[in-house]
Amino acid sequence: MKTALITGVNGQDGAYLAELLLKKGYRVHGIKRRSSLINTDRIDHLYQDPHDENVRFKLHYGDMTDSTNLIRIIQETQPDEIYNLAAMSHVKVSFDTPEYTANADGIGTLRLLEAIRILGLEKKTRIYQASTSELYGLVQAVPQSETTPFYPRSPYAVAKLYAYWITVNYREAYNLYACNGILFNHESPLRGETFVTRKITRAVAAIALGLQQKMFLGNLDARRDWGHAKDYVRAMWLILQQEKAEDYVIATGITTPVRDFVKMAFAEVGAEVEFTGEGVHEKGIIKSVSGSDFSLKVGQEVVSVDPAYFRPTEVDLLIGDPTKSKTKLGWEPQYDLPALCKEMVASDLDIFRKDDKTQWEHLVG
Ligand code: NDP
Ligand code: GDR
Repeated sequence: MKTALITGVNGQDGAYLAELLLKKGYRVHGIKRRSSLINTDRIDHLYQDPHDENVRFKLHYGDMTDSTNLIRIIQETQPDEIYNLAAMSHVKVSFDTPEYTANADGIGTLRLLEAIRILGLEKKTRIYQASTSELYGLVQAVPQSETTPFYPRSPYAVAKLYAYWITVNYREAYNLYACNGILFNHESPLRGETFVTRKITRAVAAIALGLQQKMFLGNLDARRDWGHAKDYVRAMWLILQQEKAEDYVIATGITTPVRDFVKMAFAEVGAEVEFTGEGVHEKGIIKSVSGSDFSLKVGQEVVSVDPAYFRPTEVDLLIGDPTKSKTKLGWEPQYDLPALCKEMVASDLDIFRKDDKTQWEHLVG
């Protein structure tokens, strides 16, 4: 039985990856931070009683900023594979917490790599680093592939740039099986509520159910190559199963503006949304409604622009070239963006329908 250690196990990707590895028969250890409230919702369905001697899923308290703790957990668990998914992963927030982001996302990766060396596990333990399309930043060329130059545009991306290169360096210097997956944006019903797709599908559900009037968004022109997290965690696993350690781009190869994702999400509740005006004055207005399942009105303003969501430096266009992962890993995404959007809107409608609506009204105030 193989043993995997996942950092960031209770995040979006950690939850899907833990589920995948358990299905494959792995013993899975996950690292989660201590928090004042329990925040394991995404992995509660995987919980196993730790008193059971055959338990295959176990959580450990830990933090990417604490090397003593990382060394101890790796020593105790002796993993065959480490998936480093833990990170302060919000690009906009990284402008507010740049030093912490560098510590957790950049030096945190170094701590894991050093732990492998300190413990003499270079020959046993393979490591996957969650690299990102944010490394490409200011557009140098499209579509972006493994050979496209990087130009990071946020403290998050700069921290991830360090993590990318330290992973490559440890592979070359110490012959570690260490790989970067350069993953483009991937979403799901488990996506954090402050990333743009989930923010949109959640707001569409709340607006459709009459719990909210409209949503505020930032840059509607930004274009992203969006895939489904379920497809992307399968790629992470494949990357660590190859004979030779290499870096791979994981993407769909299709890019979509934020504005079009809004339209796609509203179409799921039978509303056609039209955008008028420019820049901060741009608005999304319901042009037509089909069906009568939801409280949506023609003429209702459902999107306004709030410059508070603009970033000091933006990444305008991401579109990945997944040729290498398709040919070498045999990886193919199962979901396209409309299917992903459909699943997210349906899931958010479900969540609100189950919620106590009076409490929700109080929250959105
Ligand atoms: P999430 O934000 O959903 O999850 C991040 C996880 O990291 C959470 O479990 C979080 O814990 C944990 N974490 C944050 N800081 C620390 C810390 N200091 N010590 C220990 N754990 C910490 O991200 P995703 O699942 O979406 O992404 C997974 C990884 O992939 C991240 O590294 C992200 O940067 C990267 N990535 C993501 C892409 C995407 O589109 N989703 C694309 C490319 C790369 P808590 O719940 O306590 O905050
Ligand atoms: P991103 O994802 O920055 O690409 O990072 P996010 O969903 O936050 O933003 C995508 C684009 O949408 C624009 N945008 C808004 N974004 C947010 N969050 N909120 C808004 O209201 C809003 N309005 C417009 C943004 O400006 C941006 O252009 C994600 C994270 O998961 C990273 O960890 C990961 O590395 C990259 O994807 C690949």
